[in-house]
Amino acid sequence: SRFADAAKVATSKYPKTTNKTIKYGTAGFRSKAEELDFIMYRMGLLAALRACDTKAAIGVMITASHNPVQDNGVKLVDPMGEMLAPAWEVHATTLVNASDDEIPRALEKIGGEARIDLNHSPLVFVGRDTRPSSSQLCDAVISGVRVVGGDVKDLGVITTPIIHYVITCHNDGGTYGVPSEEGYYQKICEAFVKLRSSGASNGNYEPIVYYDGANGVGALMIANFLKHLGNSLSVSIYNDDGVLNHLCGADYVKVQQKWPEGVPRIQNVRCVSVDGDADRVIYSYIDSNDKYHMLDGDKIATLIAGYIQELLKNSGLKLKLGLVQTAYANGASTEYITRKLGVPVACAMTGVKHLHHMALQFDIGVYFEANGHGTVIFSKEARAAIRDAAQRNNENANKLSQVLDVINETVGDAISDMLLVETVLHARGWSIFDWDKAYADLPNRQMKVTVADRTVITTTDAERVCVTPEGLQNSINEMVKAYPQGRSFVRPSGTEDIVRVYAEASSQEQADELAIKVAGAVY
Ligand code: 16G
Ligand code: ZN
Repeated sequence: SRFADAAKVATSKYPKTTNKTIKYGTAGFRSKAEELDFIMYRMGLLAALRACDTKAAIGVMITASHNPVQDNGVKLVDPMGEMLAPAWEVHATTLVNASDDEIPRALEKIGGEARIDLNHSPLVFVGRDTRPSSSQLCDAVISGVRVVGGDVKDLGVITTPIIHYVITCHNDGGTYGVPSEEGYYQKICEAFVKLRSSGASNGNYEPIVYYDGANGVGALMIANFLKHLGNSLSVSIYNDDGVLNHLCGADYVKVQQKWPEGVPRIQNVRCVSVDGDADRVIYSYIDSNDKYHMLDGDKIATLIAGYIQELLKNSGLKLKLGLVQTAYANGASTEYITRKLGVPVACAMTGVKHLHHMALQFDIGVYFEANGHGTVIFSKEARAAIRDAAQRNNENANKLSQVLDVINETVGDAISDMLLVETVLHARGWSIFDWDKAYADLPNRQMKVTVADRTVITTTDAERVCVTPEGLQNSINEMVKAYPQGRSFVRPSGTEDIVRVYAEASSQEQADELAIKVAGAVY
C-alpha cells in the first residue's frame, strides 16, 4: 500500500498506547497530554487526506482550551474556517481507533470513500497553545502530514481564532483578508481605531480595561494587537506567566462566578478574561459597593445584537438580524432580546459548529454561548448591501461596514469580541454598569455529575429536553415546578466523561437547591 510508511512510523515512533475507544468530540480529541502522541500523529495523516479531499489547505490546532494545563487536545479546521465536516469526524474516530498495523488500510478506506485525489499535494497549517506538551505533540502532527507527502506551515504558538482566519484567507485567495497573523491584527485594529477617531472617551465610557490572559496564548497575542491600537484603548495585562487557566481566565470566572486571581481588585474597572486558546471572553467588574458582577456571553450577545439592530434601522437597510443561543443562555437574556429588542432568537445545541450553522439562516446572525464563545456572521448578500450603502455615504451603513471588519466571522475570537464590545460601549457612551443594567441575570448553578455511562442520557430540542433514561424528564419537570422562574436541563458533556446539570431560579439558594435535586435524579 502507498500508506505502508504510515504504519512503520506509527510503530516505531507513535505507537498506540490504549485500547479504549476514543471519539472525535465537540472540540476534537481531548485528554491528558501524555495519552495524545499517537492521536496527534494520526490527525496529521488525516489532515493531509482532508487537504487532498478539499484541494485546499487544512488547519490543525493543538490546544485543550480552558481545561487544566496537564490536558491537551487537537482539532481540525476545514478550508473556510469551519469545524471539520461531520463525515470526517467519523473518519477521525475510525483512524484513531485502528491498530498501528491497520493504519494503511484505514487510510485507503477513507481515501476511497471520499474519492480523494492523491495526486494533489496537501498543505496543512499547524498551530498550538502555550502548554508545555504542545510543542512535542505538534511534532507528532507534522510527522503524520509528512509521511503521506504533505507540506506543513507551522504557525507556532497562536490563538485558535487566528488559525481559523489564516486558513480562510489562504483558501479564498485573500478575499477575506491577508493570510497572515500580521494581516489579522491590521484588519481588526485599523477598523477599531477608525470607529473611535472622534475621541477615545465618550460619555460614561473610559477607554481602559484590565485584561486577564489566563496565563496562556491570549496574554502573548494581546501584545501584538496593542502595537496596532495606539492610544485608542489602554489595556493592562495580567496573568501572563502563571499556571494556565488556574484560578483565572474566562472559564473560571464564568463557572465560579468569581473575580480572577492575579488581577487587582479595583472598583468599576472592566476586567476582560479570555480562555487558554483565546476564543472565549467574559467581562466582570466590582461595583462601588464592592459587589462582584459577571457579564457573560449572553450579555455580550445582547449588547452586540442591540447595536447592530440600531445601525440597521438607522441605515434603512432591510436585513434580517437574529440571535442564536444555547440551552445555557440565561432566561432573562432571552426574554430581554425577544421582548425588549424584538430580535428573533434561535436555540442550538452546545458546540460552535451548531450555533454557527443555525446563524446562517439570518442575513446577520449573532451567536454566542453563555460561556463567552461567539461571533457575528454576515451573508454574502448582507455584506454586499452594507458595503454598497457605505459607499453611497450612508453614515450608519458605513459604521456597520467598519464594525464588520472588527469581527472575526470565521470563528469567535476573545480579542476581536473584546474590541467589538468596546466599540459598542464607546458608541453608546456606556460604562460597564450602564451595560449591565439592561437586564438582571436569573441566578443559576452548573454542576457536574459522574455516572457509569453518560451515553444513557440522550436529549432533544437543542438539549433542553431529556429523552432517555425514561422518566428522567418527568422527574425534572416535577422538581422545576416547585421553583418560581425555575428551569433546568441535563446533558452529557461532549468533552469530559461526565453529565452536566444546569438550573436557574429566582434566587441563588433556589437555583443551587434545584441543581442539587436534579443532579440527584441523574445519579
Ligand atoms: C467545546 C466547544 C464549546 C462548548 C464546549 C462544551 C467548540 C469549538 N468548543 O469546548 O463551544 O461550549 O465544548 O463542552 O465547539 P461540554 O460538552 O463538555 O459541556
Ligand atoms: Zn477555547
